[in-house]
Amino acid sequence: MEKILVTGSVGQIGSELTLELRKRYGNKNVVAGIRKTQPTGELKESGPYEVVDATKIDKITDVVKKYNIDTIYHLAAMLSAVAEKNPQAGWNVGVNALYNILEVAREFNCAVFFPSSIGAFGPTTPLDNTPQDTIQRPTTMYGVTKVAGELLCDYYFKRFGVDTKGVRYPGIISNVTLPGGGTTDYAVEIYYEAVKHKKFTCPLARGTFLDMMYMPDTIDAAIDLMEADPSKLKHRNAFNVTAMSFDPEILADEIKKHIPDFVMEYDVDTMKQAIAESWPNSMDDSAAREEWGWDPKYDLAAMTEDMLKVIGEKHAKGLI
Ligand code: AKB
Repeated sequence: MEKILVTGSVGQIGSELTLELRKRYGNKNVVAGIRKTQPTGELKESGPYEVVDATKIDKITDVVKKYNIDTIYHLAAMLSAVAEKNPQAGWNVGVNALYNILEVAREFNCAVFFPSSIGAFGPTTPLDNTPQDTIQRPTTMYGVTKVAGELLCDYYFKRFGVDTKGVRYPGIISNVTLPGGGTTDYAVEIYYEAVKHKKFTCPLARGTFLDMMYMPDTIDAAIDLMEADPSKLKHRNAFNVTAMSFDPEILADEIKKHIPDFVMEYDVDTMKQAIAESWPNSMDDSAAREEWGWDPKYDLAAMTEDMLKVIGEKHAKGLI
């Protein structure tokens, strides 16, 4: 990895991953790919950025040639609830854009990181301790695109030797950039509302268990896998990775340890609830642990302490 392109670099994961990659590989060696939203602050100041709409293959080709890119982290995506409202756009962004990235990677010999998701599973998957290799019959467009993406990445490796790697991310919790339109977004919003109003209305029902992960582990997962010794990898793509599993009550109870008068109410969003119920309660990530040493650092308690500290400081400065 010497010259890197990150698509979706202003998104929830991309905005933090791009900066970490710049720290590790040098500012000028990491190009932030944007679509419409302009980068701001450190992301804008610290290194190059280019408009890369991944649904347009010519634009990807131009940027890969201009910077001699050898590695692409393809993070441009549409999350589950948004893709479900506009499935045609969900397919275009989820599959056609990935196909373009893989074609450019094949032609210019780039490695590719592709983030799949717990959304690649469905109601007929064993939902407790979900195995690495199991039934995948998702019932959302997001899930359909993630399964297609996993298969495309496997295919490009086997057929053309493209160095594809990827993980199945759970819900991602962070305090820099908000996620946009996912089913697991409540687990981010709850911290902001707890700090600002000591109150949160939860769109998922009590007892809805989902896998989750804090951003520092999310970034380590992507970079560690891309740097992993390929001879040890049996899977390459779509590794289950998780750091914790909880339902809204457990999360609220953890927040109450810091904000005792925090109150949670429920107003269940039927579409998000149906999606969440079709996803695993908890995944088995032993293949990632065995094949490339996956070992998350944050559990629910450590993450909650850090989230409330950082968001509390932003609130005190009037930034949120
Ligand atoms: C979503 O909720 O859509 C995402 C995901 C789990 O892939 N956070």
